[in-house]
Amino acid sequence: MIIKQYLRDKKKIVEDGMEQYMLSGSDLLKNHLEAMRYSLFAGGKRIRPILCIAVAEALGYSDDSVLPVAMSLECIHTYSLIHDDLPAMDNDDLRRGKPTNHIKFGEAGAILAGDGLLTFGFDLLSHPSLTKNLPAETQVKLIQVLARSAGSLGMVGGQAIDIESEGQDISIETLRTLHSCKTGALIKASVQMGAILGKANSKQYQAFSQYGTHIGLAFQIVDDLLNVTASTEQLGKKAGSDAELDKATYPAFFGVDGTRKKATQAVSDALACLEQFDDRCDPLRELAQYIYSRNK
Ligand code: GRG
Repeated sequence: MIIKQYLRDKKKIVEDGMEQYMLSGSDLLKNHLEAMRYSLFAGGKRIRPILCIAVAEALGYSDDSVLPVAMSLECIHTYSLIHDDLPAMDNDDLRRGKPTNHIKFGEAGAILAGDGLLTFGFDLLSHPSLTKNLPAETQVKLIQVLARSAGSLGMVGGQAIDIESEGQDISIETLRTLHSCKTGALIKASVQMGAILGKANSKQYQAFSQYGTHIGLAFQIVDDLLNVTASTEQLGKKAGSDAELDKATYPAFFGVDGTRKKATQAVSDALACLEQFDDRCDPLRELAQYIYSRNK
């Protein structure tokens, strides 16, 4: 399989769905909705929705309801990027190769665009007509997994630890917790939500959850690495910002080579979790490799 083509095809499906289902409203909301669209359609690899679709398909699930579920993940992710870039957080002016949301729409506009996307994610997930083929019990499970992973015990909590840790001498254990909450939780939830859609049994659910944990770690380790080794043009966001903000990172603990080894290990741990599955999991195997070798 050619993973790059797979990613392109799935990305198009996700983006067409987002175009189709994106909110519209009165003229009074024109700026607000435009601010939401600006970041949602600014590019992005769409890794989280693609992971969700890939797991659902690996379990034989192909109903259209997968799309609003996958999109809900991208809405939450995009909101987190908008808020992460705010002056009160990382204060960045470039994201996905474009000026950040607050540079374009002002701080209040960006906060509201993020709030709108956060809420819209749950709107999609609970939408009666978009998810009409999902049993109510499945829908509640999906909502719970997403809420828990995006909230204070997941991504928001990870961000809180991150902000409080700036300039501090933190331990590798704290860094691991920070990463697993800030980045890992939503990636793991993407995999788990695909598994819930695909009606995974408990053994399968556990294997996919562990796969999600390992690729989430690999993703963040590679992100740390790219922050040191890649250029701003390549990343579409500011390179070298971790050192500037005095953030603890994997390269700061293990050096560039040591960090590469940690990423390789996380990818092979992820692959080991898929041993019990057939070739319908090949996209997930290749996605794990892609996460290691990505260059942005
Ligand atoms: C503000 C609540 C809140 C949370 C912010 C996710 C996050 C927490 C901040 C993003 C900052 C960052 C660099 C995190 C590290 C890894 C990460 C999530 C990178 C961005 O994700 P990609 O590479 O981005 O999937 P694209 O643009 O491709 O979607």
